[in-house]
Amino acid sequence: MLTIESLTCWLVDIPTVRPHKLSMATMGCQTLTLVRMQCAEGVVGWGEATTIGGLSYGAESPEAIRSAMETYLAPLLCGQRFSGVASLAEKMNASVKGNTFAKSALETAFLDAQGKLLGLPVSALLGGALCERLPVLWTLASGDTGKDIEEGKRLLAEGRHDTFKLKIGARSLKTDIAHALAIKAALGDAVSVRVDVNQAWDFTTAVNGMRQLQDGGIDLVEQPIPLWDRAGLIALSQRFTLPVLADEAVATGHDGYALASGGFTGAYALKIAKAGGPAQALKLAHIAQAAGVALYGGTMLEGTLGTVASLHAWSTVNLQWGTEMFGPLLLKDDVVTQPLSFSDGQVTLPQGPGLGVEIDEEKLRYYARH
Ligand code: MUC
Ligand code: MG
Repeated sequence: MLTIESLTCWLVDIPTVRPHKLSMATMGCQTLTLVRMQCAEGVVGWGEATTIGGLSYGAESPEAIRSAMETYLAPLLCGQRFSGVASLAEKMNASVKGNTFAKSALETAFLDAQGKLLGLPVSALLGGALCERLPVLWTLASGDTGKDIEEGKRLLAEGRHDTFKLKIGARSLKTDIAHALAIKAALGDAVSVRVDVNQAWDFTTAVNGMRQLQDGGIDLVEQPIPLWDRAGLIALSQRFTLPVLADEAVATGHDGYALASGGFTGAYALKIAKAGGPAQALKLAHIAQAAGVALYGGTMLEGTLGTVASLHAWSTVNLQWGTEMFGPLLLKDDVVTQPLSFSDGQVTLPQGPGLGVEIDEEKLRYYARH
């Protein structure tokens, strides 16, 4: 049992190491919405909700996430006792529709506090870790083919990553295909190169594009068409041997069930923010497992807190397509005392109680919006 006493939120702006270009936005800075959950039992939990490009990616902005927590969720939860994430989710869902990013931060903070109270890592509360290290790819998205090739070769030489994702969809199909295939050719056969279109193509463009990407040796195409076009995504997944990764189209177990029962083959990108928290995201994972759909650990380009919360969840399932939990590496700094350890294309899961992450309060004060 854990009694939530108070919640405090911050908006934290941290510059990125270089501009990150997606089909709908270019990021030069990332805003983390952080929450501190004080519990009556004397433990404190931390959570993070982070989106991409203000309101250009998802329906909740960083400011709206904070407002949902402070105005609606804090009065609902403070003073209440919870036996675990099931009763916490039930309470939040009964009075607050949607707002899965805000709920994800709170579920994360609750798990962190519960783990600290019990002396267990969050992964143990979610079923137990199957591994201590998880694979992590890197996204090449400078917007310039030459720079992306240089960056990819450098990271391969350093041994930091061996798999890359490219962000396409903002430019013409011809330019995007030439960009992707030039990078694939430069990095070589042994390197897995995937693309994320972030919903930018219509169905016809996707058929045309996927044919060329498949012929050019690209391994995976992520969310080629809009999230509402479930039938189109199912059709594309059945038409090509190039696998389709559903991202924006699949947030919760309900989406996963609908896609799989409609005949989707391919993989689902799990994200704690889309589902409403680490435990909620695993509900989608388990539906995918039951349907024979592969899994991928996805990111909203969170800082260390959100990344670690995700890693604890992803460590409890087999991920056929690995993860993209590189968010902290895209940021110039963070608000934790100990950075995550990335090497050999992998990241190490912290082992301490709760998330296993300590907040640097001085840095938090420095980067927090006033
Ligand atoms: C997305 O749509 O997958 C993940 C990696 C990256 O570069 O952007 C995100 C968002
Ligand atoms: Mg994506």
